[in-house]
Amino acid sequence: MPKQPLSVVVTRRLPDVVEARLAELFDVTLRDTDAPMSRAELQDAVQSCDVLVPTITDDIDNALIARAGERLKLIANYGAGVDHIDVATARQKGILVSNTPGVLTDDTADMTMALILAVTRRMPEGMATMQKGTWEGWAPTSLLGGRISGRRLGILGMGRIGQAVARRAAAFGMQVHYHNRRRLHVETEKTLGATYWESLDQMVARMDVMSINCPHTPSTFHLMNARRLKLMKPEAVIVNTSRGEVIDENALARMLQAGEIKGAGLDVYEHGTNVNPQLRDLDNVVLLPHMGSATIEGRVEMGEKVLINIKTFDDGHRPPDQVVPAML
Ligand code: 8YV
Repeated sequence: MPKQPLSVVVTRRLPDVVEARLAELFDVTLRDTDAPMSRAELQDAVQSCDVLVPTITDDIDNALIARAGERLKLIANYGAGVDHIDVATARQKGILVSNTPGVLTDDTADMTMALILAVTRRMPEGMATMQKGTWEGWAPTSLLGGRISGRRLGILGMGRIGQAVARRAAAFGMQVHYHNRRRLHVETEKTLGATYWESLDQMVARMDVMSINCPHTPSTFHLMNARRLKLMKPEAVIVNTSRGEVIDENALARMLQAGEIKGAGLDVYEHGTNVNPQLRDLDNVVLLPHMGSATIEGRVEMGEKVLINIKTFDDGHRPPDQVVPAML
């Protein structure tokens, strides 16, 4: 008897080609509207499907996983970060979790460089002048930014994305420094031209630009707290394309407002869409709506990873991108 196709529920609209391929391979329930699922809808989904495909906008916490039906065997996340999923509880219930690493690395690193340049070269101020129609022509001293070449970049989190940032920053002439849970292999350090700092405090105090590239885990929550932010040089800037929770957003907003650090470029926020309003009014801050990995190529490749993870699982093997709690 032919095998029953897996029942797969996808919580958000995905690119058309991804949805079409999912529909070819599985008994898939796609979303009609592009709004996040309500809690009730998520509960129905986990009770009825074999595989759930959530995104960062779904809170897959222990209470939700506790209500999962017997059928649910795989949570195939559409995204690299899994801090919205209680991976340990899922594992206890025998539910595998997979993600989509690697395919968003370059796009996120590109956006990190874009934020560094936008803040240090004052691009939003220039754009606002043009949009308001108030430009009075070139002037030798107008809108002077800082040159990034020769500046020290401190990368917090030297995984795939941190290393992709390092390669780009070196090409821009920046001096690359990093702090990571584990020191990189010496050959990798050499290739990247990156200097390791065991002490995050000491690195933070000496950098011109800080880039946050570590995942959000219990041990990285508020790693950039008020005390550590205060160690930054007043002329330094900070960018974050990782997770908002790594920075104490209120402390950062206060310091930016007080001119205690020069600027910030943020793509992610501590409380999701509930962005500290103080940040919106500052000239020295560039705010983006979590679009670091938002390229059509990246989104399609994320879909392909999800498909491969589900298909491999369906064929009786471990999904290639299985996340195990020890990795976090
Ligand atoms: C994704 C991200 O777009 O993959 C991640 O962890 O932060 C994003 O850039 C998002 O998570 C999709 O679910």
